[in-house]
Amino acid sequence: MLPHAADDISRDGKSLILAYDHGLEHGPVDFEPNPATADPERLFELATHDAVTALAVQKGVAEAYYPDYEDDVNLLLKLNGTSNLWMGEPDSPVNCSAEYAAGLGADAVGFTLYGGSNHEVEMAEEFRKAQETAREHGMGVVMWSYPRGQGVKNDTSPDTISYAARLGLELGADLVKVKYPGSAEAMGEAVRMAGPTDVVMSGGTMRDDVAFLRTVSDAIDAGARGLAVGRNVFQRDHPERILDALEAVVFEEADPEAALAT
Ligand code: FBP
Repeated sequence: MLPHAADDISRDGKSLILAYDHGLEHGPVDFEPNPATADPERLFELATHDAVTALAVQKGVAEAYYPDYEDDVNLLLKLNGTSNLWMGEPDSPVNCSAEYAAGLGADAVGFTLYGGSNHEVEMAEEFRKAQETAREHGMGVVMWSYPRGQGVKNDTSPDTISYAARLGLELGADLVKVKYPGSAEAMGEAVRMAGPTDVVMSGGTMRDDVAFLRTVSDAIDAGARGLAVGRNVFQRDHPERILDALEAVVFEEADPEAALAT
């Protein structure tokens, strides 16, 4: 078996990816709950927390801030992404090549695939190029596997999420990031479909501490290898506190209430 290409963004086989591409994907509205997080420097500081195994950002943020953090933060460079300013069938333009990501010092590349969109065919072809180039440069490959668009009726149903996880394996991702399918049982099935590709759970909109950690814990119990989370960390008043608790839940498999009490 090949060495796991995503070891650089994992710890003990698990990953806690801090996602910070929201300025592009959703716009400044996502920074309103915690205005200091509009400053990427704040997120790079958070990414030095022991719990965080990689920070996912777009090219422009990496160019401006990563040189000061390359010794302390693992870079997961998002290669495609789109704004919320337009309407239409889901698509995500490629904003950065895998070669350019390697030049910036990325440990891994991230790529969104909207399976079921009318643009799936082009996106899969773009992913192929990114995946093969990442392999040449020894970078891990993380797929944001988000089925949506005309071909998808329910983007978080168990069947859809299992298919999303399987796309990660079939197309050669090391990690596949999927939305929580609503139950530990369904997450377990998605993990089974992904085989050797690690499944990580997407964070989603802000929830209270216990409810969020309980879902993370259920996902880990079901075989997920961690999570990729943005808003549920940086929109809180005290992001370090939830990172402490996530570290206990993800890496030590602590009970959520106990993790919050320490
Ligand atoms: P969150 O934990 O905040 O949900 O971030 C995960 C993420 O995949 C981000 O990387 C991305 O910006 C966002 O969700 C996209 O969410 P959506 O396309 O569902 O609005």
